[in-house]
Amino acid sequence: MKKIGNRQSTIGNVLFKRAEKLIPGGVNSPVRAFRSVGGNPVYMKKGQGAYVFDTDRKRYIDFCGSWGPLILGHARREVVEAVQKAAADGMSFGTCTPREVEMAELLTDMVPYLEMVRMVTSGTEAVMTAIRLARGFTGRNKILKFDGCYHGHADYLLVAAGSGLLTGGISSSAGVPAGAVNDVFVCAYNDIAAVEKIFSKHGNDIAAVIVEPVAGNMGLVKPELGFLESLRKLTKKSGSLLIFDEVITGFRLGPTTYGKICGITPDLTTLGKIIGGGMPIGALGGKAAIMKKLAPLGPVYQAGTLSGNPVALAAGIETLKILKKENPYPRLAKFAKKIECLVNKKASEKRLGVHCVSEGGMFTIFFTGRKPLRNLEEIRDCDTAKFADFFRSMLKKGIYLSPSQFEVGFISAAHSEKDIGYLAGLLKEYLTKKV
Ligand code: KE4
Repeated sequence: MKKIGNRQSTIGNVLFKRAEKLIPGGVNSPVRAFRSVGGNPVYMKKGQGAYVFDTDRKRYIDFCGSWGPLILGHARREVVEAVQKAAADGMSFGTCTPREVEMAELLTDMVPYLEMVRMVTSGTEAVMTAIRLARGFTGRNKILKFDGCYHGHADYLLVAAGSGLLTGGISSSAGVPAGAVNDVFVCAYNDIAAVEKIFSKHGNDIAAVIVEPVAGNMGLVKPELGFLESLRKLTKKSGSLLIFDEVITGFRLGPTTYGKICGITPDLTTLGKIIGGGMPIGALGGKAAIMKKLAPLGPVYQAGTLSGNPVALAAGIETLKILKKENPYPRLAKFAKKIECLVNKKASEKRLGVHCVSEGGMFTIFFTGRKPLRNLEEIRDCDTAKFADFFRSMLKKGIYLSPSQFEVGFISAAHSEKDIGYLAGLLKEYLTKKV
């Protein structure tokens, strides 16, 4: 049996061999495949709070958190009970249900500029719908996105995308007809001059600009001062819509959206991950005048058998209520800042090619000495082989990070001072010895 690190992995490897025969790459989502970090993916069987347990019962402190949804940690008692209670009343009805109203009122209360919302079942679906709605509302076709941002796997957005495409060394996808991307402009993140240039020529043809207001799919890249404000001004002036894709940042940095926190109101917002508490959910929301273009009121079609599923909504509603009540955000930010300061102090002391960026409870440790990192071109300098070595070293010691240099790590409300202290100790040791 192939060894991973210093232990003979048994059940996980056997499962992976079986999976590879029947599931492409053995995974249902490419970023889980460990292809950029080496070794076989670890099979997780149980999660509890800040911890996950693999099929060999090895415990890891989890900083991937299912790529963002599990801000409360795994199997939070109140969330599990809410799901059990909802499921006991029936899994799905394909009718209107009370929880849809509760979720709509909760979202529009926590994000006041959301005048109306529509629930779907993934972030991709939320973004697809938002783009179609922007095109239907403006009567225009062109879209502008940013290199390295990832907005799900709709054809026309798989161009110059981040996340799994970047991890796999491609940033566009086969199978996407040229025509699908003819209407998509791509600019470098934070490059407002490039955006102005495109708007000067094509402003009246642009239906929407879609942006991750804090980018999380090329590693963590923050908006430079004035970037988001300029997008808001340019879109307003040309009659284009501004879409904030907050599938990652929504309820991640505060009990609301990043748009609310930074004081910039987009026309449409897409959400996912946290609002489902670990269950399949996505949502879009925004100005009523735009949202009312959606069927059955308006001509822009969107539908879904499990849209607004009551069991999934039970998890999301409970999660949002706990976030509103407990407000864990200052603590999440404190822990992430501790990791950032420790890595950057070590790096400057020893002049290492590594640095850490954090925002709220999110962080990325970049294996490059280049800073600041403002866009994908600069991120491409990262030494992914060094990141892979770092990832495997942490994995061996019971730390589960997101298995890609081009993703972010997440602190959950379940992580303790002790958990963060353990990671800090390992980082000190690794950066002293290895990098
Ligand atoms: P989903 O369709 O995966 O629910 O959401 C797509 C999406 C949309 N917008 C943003 C900003 C996103 O980050 C995502 C999905 N994020 C990736 C990880 N960064 C999901 C992980 C995966 O693909 O397995």
